[in-house]
Amino acid sequence: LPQAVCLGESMAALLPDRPGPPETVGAFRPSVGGAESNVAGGLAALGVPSAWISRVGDDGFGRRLVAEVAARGVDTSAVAVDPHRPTGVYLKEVGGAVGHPYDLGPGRSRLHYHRAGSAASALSPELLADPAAARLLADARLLHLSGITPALSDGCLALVRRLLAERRPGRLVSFDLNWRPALWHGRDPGVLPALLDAADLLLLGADEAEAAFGTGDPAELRRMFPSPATVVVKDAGHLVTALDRDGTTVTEPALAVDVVEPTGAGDAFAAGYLAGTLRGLDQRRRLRLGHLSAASALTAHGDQGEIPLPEVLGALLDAEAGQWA
Ligand code: KDG
Repeated sequence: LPQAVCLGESMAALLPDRPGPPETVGAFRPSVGGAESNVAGGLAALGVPSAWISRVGDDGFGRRLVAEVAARGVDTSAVAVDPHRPTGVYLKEVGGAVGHPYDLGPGRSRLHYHRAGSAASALSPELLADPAAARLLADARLLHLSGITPALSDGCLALVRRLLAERRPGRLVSFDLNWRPALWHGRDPGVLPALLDAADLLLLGADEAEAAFGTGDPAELRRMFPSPATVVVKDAGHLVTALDRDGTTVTEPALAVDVVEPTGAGDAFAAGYLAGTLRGLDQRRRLRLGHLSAASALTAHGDQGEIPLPEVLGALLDAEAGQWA
């Protein structure tokens, strides 16, 4: 049975064949995107049996999405098909490299969502009565959520609240901020801090925390969110700091890689960090597994890349500080 359950919307992703605004590219290649299914896929790639819970439309994009996530080794038995609403879609816009006439800057890509009224936006606490979902949620050692889901609808927000309130002994809940300002138009992001503080493991990027809460400083964020056992703050991809509730702080630098495309790197980091947590690794090795998993996503065009072989992974996790990065 899956040890980890990730819940949230995934979409058909249309990836352009060249940099530039969508109206100028030649073709879009169909792919799959979604923060939580990326984490589920990353966990599965690292050997952690995982499941993804969501809803898709009764359409080709939905069938493709479920098939691709399942092909990554993820249990999709609790993904519901909504006969009335479509699968969400996003178009990716990719900027050229520095100096290219179409330079989008350091983020280097932008997502254009077509997801309002999607099948996944109709997720609600009713999910908890679904036998397939209930079975997965009952047995999981880890439940992974993100700040995208509560932005999607009132039903989604209510579901996230219920899942955070229903604590189960032996089950960790992780929460990745995933600040997506475009999704909060007309909705109140003021609901987020209480959700974040209800998790056991909180993951945030310093830049997104700065945008959402006015600070990216790890110590201030730790004070702002006192309840989670661990708060992990990612500093623009270079340094990640894990702050435990008992005051222990561990910082680990990211690996230097040639970035091909950054989408999905945060999800890959989360997958590595969470896999390390489930394996009982110490904090430094958890962070390293996060960095290694992120490096594989950074050097791939889609949301996920190849994970190094277990021998290579093991040697890197155990490397002396001077040989790591
Ligand atoms: O983290 C990558 C995601 O942003 C992408 O796959 C799409 O889930 C997505 C979202 O809502 O932005």
